[in-house]
Amino acid sequence: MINLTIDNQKVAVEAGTTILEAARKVGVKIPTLCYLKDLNVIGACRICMVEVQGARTFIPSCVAPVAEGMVVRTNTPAVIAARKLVLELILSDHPMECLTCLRNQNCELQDLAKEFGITEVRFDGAKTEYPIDDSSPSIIRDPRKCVLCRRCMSVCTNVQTVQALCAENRGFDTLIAPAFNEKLANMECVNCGQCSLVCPTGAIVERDDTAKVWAALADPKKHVVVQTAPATRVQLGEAVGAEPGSIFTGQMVAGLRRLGFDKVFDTDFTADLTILEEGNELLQRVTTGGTLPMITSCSPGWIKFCEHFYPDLLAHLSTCKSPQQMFGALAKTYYAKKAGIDPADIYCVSIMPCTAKKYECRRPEMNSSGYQDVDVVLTSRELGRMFIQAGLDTTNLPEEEYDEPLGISTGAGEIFGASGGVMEAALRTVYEVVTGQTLENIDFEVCRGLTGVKEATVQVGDLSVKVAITNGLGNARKVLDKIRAGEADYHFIEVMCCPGGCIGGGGSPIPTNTEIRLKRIDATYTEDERMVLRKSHENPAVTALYEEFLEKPLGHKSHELLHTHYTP
Ligand code: HC0
Repeated sequence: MINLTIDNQKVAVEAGTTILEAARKVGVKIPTLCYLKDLNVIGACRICMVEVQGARTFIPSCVAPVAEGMVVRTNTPAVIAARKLVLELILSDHPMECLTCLRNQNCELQDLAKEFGITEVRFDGAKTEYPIDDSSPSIIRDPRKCVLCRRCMSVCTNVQTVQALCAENRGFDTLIAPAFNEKLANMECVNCGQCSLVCPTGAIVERDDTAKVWAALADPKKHVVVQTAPATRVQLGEAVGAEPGSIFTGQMVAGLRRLGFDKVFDTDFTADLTILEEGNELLQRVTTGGTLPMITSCSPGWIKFCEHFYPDLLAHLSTCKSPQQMFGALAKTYYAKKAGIDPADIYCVSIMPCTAKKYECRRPEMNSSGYQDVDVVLTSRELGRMFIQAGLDTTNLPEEEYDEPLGISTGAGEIFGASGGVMEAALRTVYEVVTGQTLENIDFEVCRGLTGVKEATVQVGDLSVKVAITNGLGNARKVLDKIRAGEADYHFIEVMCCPGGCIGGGGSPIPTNTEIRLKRIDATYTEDERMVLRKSHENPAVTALYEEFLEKPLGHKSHELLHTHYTP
């Protein structure tokens, strides 16, 4: 252990610990703007500098390791004055648009300015003038608000291995952007929005589509239906101020009704449906010698990643559309017919923890109802803002139930939101369908948790089903490279684009970090346990859908509405 003193307190920490982490252990919070544990440790912003006895200059504490006998002072007048100066210099090149910024009151730069009591900026020089990039259907990039912390680059390069962003130029002209300042829409960006989740300011934000939804809700000619993704129920509470890990299902449904949605439905319903279609597709591939391993296809950032980087593996993707898109196709066909409503009058809104879903709904494949199946996607953050704009005290609303029939679901649909959930839901159903026996223990613990690549072999009748589960695209890459090399003998692989699965999607409430991801995952499995039905094939509304409309899994109608294929 290394012994040192921080602000007169004795501290003993492991060798290699940074001064910043050592300080946190004794309750000393050193302010930072660029630091993010395990993700961005480059000492770029210099806000975290401290005084170290004997050192000639201030030391950036996020990158400096502790040393035996070190004496650190984190809050001397000189340190505070230096931090303030750095902050003022950053602010001198920042557009003072806080009141109109999407990150107003959820901005780390704003928080720091408040914390340091900055009431004016002494410097008035040149300003960064790079134009806003609004080419992406998912995210908007405003370099004027960028503090050059490089968190976005780090998550895009090191976690997602996409490398859509890099640092151009030097000094004052530094720009964090796609290479050659190309538009994001023309790049390999997969729209995952992880950059927007780690950006400390409003330099990268989700595309705000709330105005479209307000307009639809106010249009008497439109029948506005909404679906909520599995992960949203463990996120929306946070978006309106509740603690991470709060289960907000009933309040979210009640809030959506008060906003004026004509029907409040659930993506969990089509998650259950996906299991029936995808489970049968897997069995068909296994028995007929189809392409294996089969890989899940419900995460649109992952689909785009595969198209860009592994086009040779597209045949491995399940042909199933995502539950979001299955829902849209059914809302404008099955539901329209059942409710006697002209599909042209149906406006279909999705609430997703995901920025890539905004892109997915616009893909040319996604209009099999004869219309754009899903009209608009809002992230959890956007719906939180709508609740607040409407003056709804959602945390105190009495809980309400989803509408039938597209709001009926099982615990299996619920767990789609956590990494490993799609696989666990599939195993619950495939086991019972193949063996005809009741599965005694339906909790596949081996599928759960934040481990980047999980593997398991599950005995299903005579077949040992070998599966893998990955979350975060860097982990997907490891498994995909094995497939390419002919070293992967899996039958079925779940790939989720974002770390932790959808509960950590790019449209999630900010902050989202490992601790918060774990809380949302816990809440997800608690919800699953609370459900009366926990296996997709037991969903009575899905059974009725097949009897009344689809006829059978992988049938003609399913093929038309629920399946697709992707091309490089
Ligand atoms: Fe997901 Fe989904 S589980 S991708 O993460 O499959 O966004 O929550 O809605 O479509 O159901 C996101 C979450 C979904 C879809 C579902 C899948």
